[in-house]
Amino acid sequence: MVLELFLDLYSPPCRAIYIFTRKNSIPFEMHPVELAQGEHLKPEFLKVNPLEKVPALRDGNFLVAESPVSPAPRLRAACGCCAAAAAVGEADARFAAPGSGGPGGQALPGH
Ligand SMILES: N[C@@H](CCC(=O)N[C@@H](CS)C(=O)NCC(=O)O)C(=O)O
Repeated sequence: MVLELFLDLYSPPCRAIYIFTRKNSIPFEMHPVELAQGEHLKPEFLKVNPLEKVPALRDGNFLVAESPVSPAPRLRAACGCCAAAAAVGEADARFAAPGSGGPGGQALPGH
């Protein structure tokens, strides 16, 4: 059984977990959760974290997810990936596609 990580690499806390696990050679299975596509709202992810946040991790039956405190709207707006999550369904070219060049469109190395 391997550690499962549910991440959107546009999210700073997700990147911290990703870098930590990679740098420490911790094996894991990656489950991408695209906030901009609303994947954090889908029933399969809500089984992992009903609070609709990434990062989340699962190790067998052990789940670690977000604290119950939602970011204040002002903080949420300042976070690119949270703004993307809030804008699900709205056309926003900044989050169009990895590599598109906008603030949310820069591809991460290896992705
Ligand atoms: N305190 C949490 C923050 C988690 C969090 O706010 N995640 C954001 C992405 S950075 C999220 O899932 N936003 C989705 C939403 O607000 O709908 C941590 O650092 O792990």
